Parts: sequence; structure tokens; C-alpha cells
Amino acid sequence: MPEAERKRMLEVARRSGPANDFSGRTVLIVDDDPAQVKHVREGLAPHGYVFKEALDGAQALSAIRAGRPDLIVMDVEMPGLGGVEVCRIVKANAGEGGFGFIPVILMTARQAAGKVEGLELGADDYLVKPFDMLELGARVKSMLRLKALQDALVEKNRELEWANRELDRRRQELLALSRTDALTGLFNRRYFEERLSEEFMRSRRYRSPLSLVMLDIDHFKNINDSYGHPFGDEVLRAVAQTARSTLREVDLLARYGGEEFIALLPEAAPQDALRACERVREAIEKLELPWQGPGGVTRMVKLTASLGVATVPADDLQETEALLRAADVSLYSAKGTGRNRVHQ
Ligand code: GH3
Ligand code: MG
Ligand code: MG
Ligand code: MG
Ligand code: MG
Repeated sequence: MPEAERKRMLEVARRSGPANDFSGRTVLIVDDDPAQVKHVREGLAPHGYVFKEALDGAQALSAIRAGRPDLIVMDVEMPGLGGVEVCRIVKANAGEGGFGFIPVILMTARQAAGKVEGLELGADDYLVKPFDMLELGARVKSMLRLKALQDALVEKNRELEWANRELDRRRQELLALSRTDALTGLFNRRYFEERLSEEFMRSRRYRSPLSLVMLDIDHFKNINDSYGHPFGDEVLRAVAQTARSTLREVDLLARYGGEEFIALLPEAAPQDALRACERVREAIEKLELPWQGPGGVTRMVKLTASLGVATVPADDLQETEALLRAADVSLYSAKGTGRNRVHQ
């Protein structure tokens, strides 16, 4: 290439704008011939890159580990670890947590055979010595452009993954919220009814017992009237907590509405359900909740609840509605015979 033409092309490269300005990027030059290292460095110097140098494959790997270069220009024929082998290692570790994408330009004195091998093994470009420094410059720049695009892609991907995780987290939060009763933190009626249909079908398929419990606080209206609605809310929370910690983890407990709670006891035959309900009734009876009245008055408030239970399989309970009705009838019977009791 004539000297005037070379100068013109270098000028074009320099004036190609900020999108093409890769000055400050790190280029690792690897060659067992120090003269060739120097030659490449001087050829690329006008572009303002930062240079690192290595005289064999092992040195090259140490340099890469010490600080990822943006590009590697590497000799193929080196004693010990050759350029193709180093390239293979760099490409094998391109994944996240590894080196990431580092473009490799191989240089060789050999012709076609090495070129094919190198490219097959993941070299990004290939030059046969002796090569023109302008060509090397252009190829380096093209590879740095590729590297910048790849880095931007990786960054975008990371942002997307983060946004996806965030979306997933919010979706879970919303789902939990849509199933939760705000006052007590228990499940709400809607979710309970969803689960009731599922558990009912499961019980039917496997002929396993399933008990349904309705719990209603006794004379709750009096508690509200005597101590105020906010204290009534506290009572509801205390009853919810007491029932939750008394029942088993597999039992599904929900606030059914107002001062009524409902529970589903999988695998609980009538006697099991009765025992569980009796434990809940007793635990509520033992509660003493401090009420702070006007003028520093404190009173320990006690309360009771009535519970109704029904269990499937039962000949007359072929649908969830019938099971709910049966538990409600039992509850009504418990209320009618003096409250603070479990009826079945
Ligand atoms: P019984 O023993 O027959 O069940 O009598 P009760 O007073 O408990 O029953 P009733 O159905 O007459 O009254 C229920 C009361 O529960 C009336 C209502 O104001 C109150 N209530 C319903 N929801 C809430 C709530 O979220 N917070 C409070 N503090 N009270 C509530
Ligand atoms: Mg060599
Ligand atoms: Mg009532
Ligand atoms: Mg009540
Ligand atoms: Mg009620």
C-alpha cells in the first residue's frame, strides 16, 4: 500500500466518531517473539489502547486472569501452551462467572490449515504473518466493536433478568395478598372455598376423611359494645392466632367473615376432628386479653367460642355445599345448647 494511502486510511480510522472510539480498551498481545510483540504494539499504538504483553501461553492465561482484556492478539506457534490451546481455554470459559466474551485474533506463519483449525476452535479472526498493520488495526477495531455490542447485550440481559425476578416477586406478593384476610393474616374466604373444592375432590377420590369446622365467637357483639370496635378487632386477631397455633400445619384455617372462622382438617375422622376442636375451644376459653379503659383502667377480658363440625365421607354429604351446611347446622346446635361447646 502506498504511503499516502496508508495515511489517508489511518485518518479515516481516527475520525470515525465516538461510536468507533475504543481508546482506553485493553489489548493483550501474546507472542514468543518479543520483536513481534513490539511490532504489533507499535502498529496499534495510534488507536490509544492500553497494552498488556505475554511471551507464552501460560503468561497469557495469568494476564487474562489478573484482569480481563477487551481483546487478545495472539501467536499460534509458541513453545508450551500454544495460541490455539489458549484460545480454546478462553472460549471454554466465556460463560457468566468466567472470563466473559473476549475476542481472540490469532496470528500464524502457517497458511490455510492452521487458519481453519483456529476458527473452528473459536478464534474470532485470523491473520497470516507477515500482515499489514493497517489490516490488523481495522480487524482489532471491528472485534472491539463486536465486544462492545456483546457487553451491552450481556448488560441488557442482566437488567431483564433482574426485572423478571422483580415481576415474579411482585406477582407472588399480589397472589399472597389476594388470599389473605387483612385483619387477621389468615387466609380469606375466597381462597378457602377454592381449596375446599380441591380437598373435597381429593377426599372423594382417595376415600380419605375430611372434616370441616365452623367457629363463631360467642356474644361477640357484647365485646364490641363493652370495649369498643378496635378491641373487638384485637380479639379477632387473638382468636385467629390461637386457632392457628392449636391446629396442625396441614389444617387450612381461614376467616370466613365477621367473627366466624372456618377450618378444613384433611385426614381427620370424626373423633380426630372433635379432639382438635376441643383443643381450640379450650385454648380460646383460657385467653385473657388486657383491655385498657379510660383513666388507666385495665381489665382482663375473657371469651368463648362455639364450634360445629361435619365430616366426609358421609352418605348425605355429596357436595361441598352440603358439607358446609352440615357444619353450620352443628354450630347452630352448639349455640342453641348454651355456647362454648363443640357439636358434631
Ligand atoms: P352469637 O354468640 O350468637 O354468635 O352472638 P354474637 O354477638 O357473636 O353474634 P352477632 O352475629 O349478633 O354479632 C357479630 C358481631 O360481630 C356483629 C358485628 O358488628 C361484629 N363484627 C363483624 N365483623 C367485625 C370486625 O371485623 N371487627 C369487629 N370489631 N367486629 C366485627
Ligand atoms: Mg511463535
Ligand atoms: Mg351470630
Ligand atoms: Mg358470634
Ligand atoms: Mg356470627
